[in-house]
Amino acid sequence: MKYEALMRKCIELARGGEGKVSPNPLVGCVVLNKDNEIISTGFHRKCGENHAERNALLKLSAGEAAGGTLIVNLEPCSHYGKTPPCADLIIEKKIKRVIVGMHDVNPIVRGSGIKRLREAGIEVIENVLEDECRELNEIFIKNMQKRSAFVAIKTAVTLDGKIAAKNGSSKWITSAAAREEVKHIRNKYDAILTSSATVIADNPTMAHKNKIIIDRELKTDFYNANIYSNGDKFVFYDKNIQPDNSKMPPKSLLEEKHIRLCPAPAVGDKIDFKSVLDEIYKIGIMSVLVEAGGKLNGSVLPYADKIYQFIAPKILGDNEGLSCFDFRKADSIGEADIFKIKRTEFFPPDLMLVLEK
Ligand code: AOF
Ligand code: ZN
Repeated sequence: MKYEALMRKCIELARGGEGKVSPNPLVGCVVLNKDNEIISTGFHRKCGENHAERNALLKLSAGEAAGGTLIVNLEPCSHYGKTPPCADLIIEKKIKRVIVGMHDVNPIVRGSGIKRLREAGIEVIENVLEDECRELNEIFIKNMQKRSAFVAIKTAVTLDGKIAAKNGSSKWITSAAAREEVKHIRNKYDAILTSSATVIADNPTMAHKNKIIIDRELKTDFYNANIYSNGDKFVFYDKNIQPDNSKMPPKSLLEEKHIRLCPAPAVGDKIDFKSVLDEIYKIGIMSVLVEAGGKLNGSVLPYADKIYQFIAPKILGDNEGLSCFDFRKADSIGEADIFKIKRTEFFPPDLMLVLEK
């Protein structure tokens, strides 16, 4: 039997947990009876709640899954965490065969879930649609292997690579369909990150549960800027600014607006981005989507795992270098930063490129 289509279904189910399962992985599960008919599905809905396999298996009556097959995009767990081990429940339900998309990269599980299933006499088929399963959980994999946050950059540019017109207007480079997709992309990440320059130039709202604002000199309008109108905000500023500085917002305002001020080291006229990344990981933010101007994009680039580049078929012509990655100049093609195009998608009339290191 071919399990690719059913694994694809697991991946689709797993996406139902986007925006809610972090720091856990996205997991979906399909259960077949002994006649290979789908009898249940489930997914991990929220961190702290049941895992995908448990959600799928607990919907079934006694004996219904016996002799059946369970398909899941991540190796079933073998540890007592917030819930008991999924491997034990699979054994208890007398499943005969388990199809796994990828090994769990969490060191407390890695391989031991599959081992436990095999020791109980269950047939395990591994690595079905492994590449897709790894892409689905690229954030979880980076977190587990590098112990740092996954970093993605989103930009919207004209055909000639500009992020704004000379008068500063950048809001309408891409069309409604592309902007709708950006909302879906934001939902995949624990936080969005932007700069004081973008907040001051565009006054964006960027609706999200967590927002990180790099505001070295505390120049943004904490009272009125749209960015502070919803969600929890983490504002990184130069740690040398003293608490009695006139730009420092009062405690009562910070509490009322859910703003946490985070002092950070500055190198020259920039906040050190590496220290921001380390700090947000400590706070529990496992992934960020950067939506900012060329300067911040340029300093983030060395840490970027992924770029979403929207391209609008519009040409502005030379407008004083409002480039989407404004950092140093490469003197030759050999010095350029190189990314791979993973996938393209058309949001008429605009194009989206998804790139990786
Ligand atoms: C699965 N199925 O649906 C998930 C798994 O804190 P806990 O107890 O929820 O455990 C989290 C760990 O369990 C997580 O890091 C990963 O190794 C595994 N997650 N495993 O079989 C699931 N969410
Ligand atoms: Zn589990």
